[in-house]
Amino acid sequence: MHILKSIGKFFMRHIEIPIIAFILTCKLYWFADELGLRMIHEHTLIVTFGTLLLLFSISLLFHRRSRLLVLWVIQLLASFIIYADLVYYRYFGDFITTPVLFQVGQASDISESITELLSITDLKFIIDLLIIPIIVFFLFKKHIAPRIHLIERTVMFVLSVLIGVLSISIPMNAYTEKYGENFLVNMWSNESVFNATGHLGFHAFETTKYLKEHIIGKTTVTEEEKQDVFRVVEGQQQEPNVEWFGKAEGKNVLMIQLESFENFVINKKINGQEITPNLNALIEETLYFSEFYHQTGQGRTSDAEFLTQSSLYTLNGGSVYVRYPSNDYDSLPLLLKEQDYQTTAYHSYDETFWNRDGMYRNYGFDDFVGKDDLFERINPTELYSSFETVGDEQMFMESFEDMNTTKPFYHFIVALTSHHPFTPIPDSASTLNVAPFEQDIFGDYLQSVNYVDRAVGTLVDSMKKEGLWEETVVAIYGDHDNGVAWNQEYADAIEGDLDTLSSYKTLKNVPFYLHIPGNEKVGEQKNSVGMINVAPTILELLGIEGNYMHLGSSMLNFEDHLVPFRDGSSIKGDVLFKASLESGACINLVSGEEVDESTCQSIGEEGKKILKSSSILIENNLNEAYKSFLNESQEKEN
Ligand code: GP9
Ligand code: MN
Repeated sequence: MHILKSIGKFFMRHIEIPIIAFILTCKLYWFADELGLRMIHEHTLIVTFGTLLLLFSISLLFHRRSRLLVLWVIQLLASFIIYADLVYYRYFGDFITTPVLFQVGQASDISESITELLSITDLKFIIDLLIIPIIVFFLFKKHIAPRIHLIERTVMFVLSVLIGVLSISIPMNAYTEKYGENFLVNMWSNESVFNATGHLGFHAFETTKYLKEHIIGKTTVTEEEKQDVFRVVEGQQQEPNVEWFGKAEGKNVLMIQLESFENFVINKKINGQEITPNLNALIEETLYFSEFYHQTGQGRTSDAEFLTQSSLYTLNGGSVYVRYPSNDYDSLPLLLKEQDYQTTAYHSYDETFWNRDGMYRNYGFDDFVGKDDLFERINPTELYSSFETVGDEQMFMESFEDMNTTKPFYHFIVALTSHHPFTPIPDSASTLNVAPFEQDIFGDYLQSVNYVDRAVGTLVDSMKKEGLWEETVVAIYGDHDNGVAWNQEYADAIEGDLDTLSSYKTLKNVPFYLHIPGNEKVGEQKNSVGMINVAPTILELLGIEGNYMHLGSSMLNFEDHLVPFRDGSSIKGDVLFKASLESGACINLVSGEEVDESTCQSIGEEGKKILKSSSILIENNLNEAYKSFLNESQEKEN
């Protein structure tokens, strides 16, 4: 009886903590429930329990009176975070992250929408904050808030921290063992991090990661280093080519990035059928760069986008879209918007994936037509790919529908259907005979690529019929390799050579097509070029010139460009410097033989220098400083 009484007294001494924690849990639940996010799940609940224990443990360090105030402040801050996230998510469909806080200035642009986003039922997120002070007042007035001994408070604090840490670390370890750590390292989707860490844990994780990368772990660059980097950028600039400069001035621009679209499929057959008949035919009427390379890193699709839109290299780890979405970039959409283009991006998956919503806003796209918009517009009956979304053809045709603008347009389409594992696609869209690889990843790849090729063909034909083809610069390219390991059977099926197909060069090789209205020079071009050269090429054609912080130059000089890759390797013309942990090898791409290192030593060094410079530019957001550097050097010259 005595024990029970003691337990009861003990409980009453701490009663406010579980009550407040319960209310906060309700708020977390309301948030997740409204937005269709995960909360009622064994893992998420345990981690959330641990987080709340850690959070409220702080209050145990204080005397009862001050403790109530501390609890109220914790509750206030946590509620503010949850509610701010809710309002932000209602509009942008994503969480507030540290880089977003630097863009709060943009909030004024949407202030009208913000008021629209508030609802009277939201009062449940704040009402307790008003009630708690009343209860506190009552408790003290009635003297029913006894003091708690220091020993008890200390023991409680230590226990809470211990249990809190274990409740987070044990499930988190099991989770990363099961799913790998990549989703935490790359953070390509905030939602997948949220699922693992819980709501408040997400913010703790994201903020720590941001601080580590941007402040604590940031290497400082000296003025001298900056100047060196700026000279590297200057060194990459080319004089405008009179033959091409402004050749397509004022024309529309359509850029299509095709998912996992490797160059080896071009002009290849399986069972006597062309895999990509439409793209094969386009060679005769466009510039087809067959030695075009993707230069992506861990940011995969987002890296390809970044390279072609911003003409800067990607980072050594992670995706620029996720890590530096608020920097100043001289991006193609931004520069075209300045020329009064109507700019729209199309992608048939969640707008938040790869932090596209944040990055596209920074790029200055007028519109981003994402998965939800496409579903609203099309109301699809059949779904494509593991992303369960509309097919590329339907998305392409939405871009076509939007081409009736009075202003010139820039459409940037990021295709998706041919994404790993390349299935499912509806039977009606699977028209290639891929026997004997029907139930095989290689067959699925060819099937999906064949569908995407048809989608390109449909769009091009529609544009031709409407007279838009001759009014539009069109660039089409693949984003990166397909991740399928080669074997002899696959190589034989397309009459290819296994060694060549599985070589480093082929894995980096994606097709690049460039249609220039009124241009007579067409056909295959064999000079080495890469994604870094895309934006400068388009700008040259449109006759747009400026001191841009770009590390690529136009490919229309038809010379071999140096093409550095994120792993430190580089290709120029027929030579590949293949980086390795020790020193690297030099390979002649025609013979496939290793040749004397001295042949490509300078290529390797130059490539590494450019990659490093690019990282310094991005990690320190040096765009403005670069422009000042150019102004100063010009003033000195005058
Ligand atoms: C999804 C898509 C993912 O939006 O871009 O492509 P990935 O980066 O996995 O190739
Ligand atoms: Mn991709």
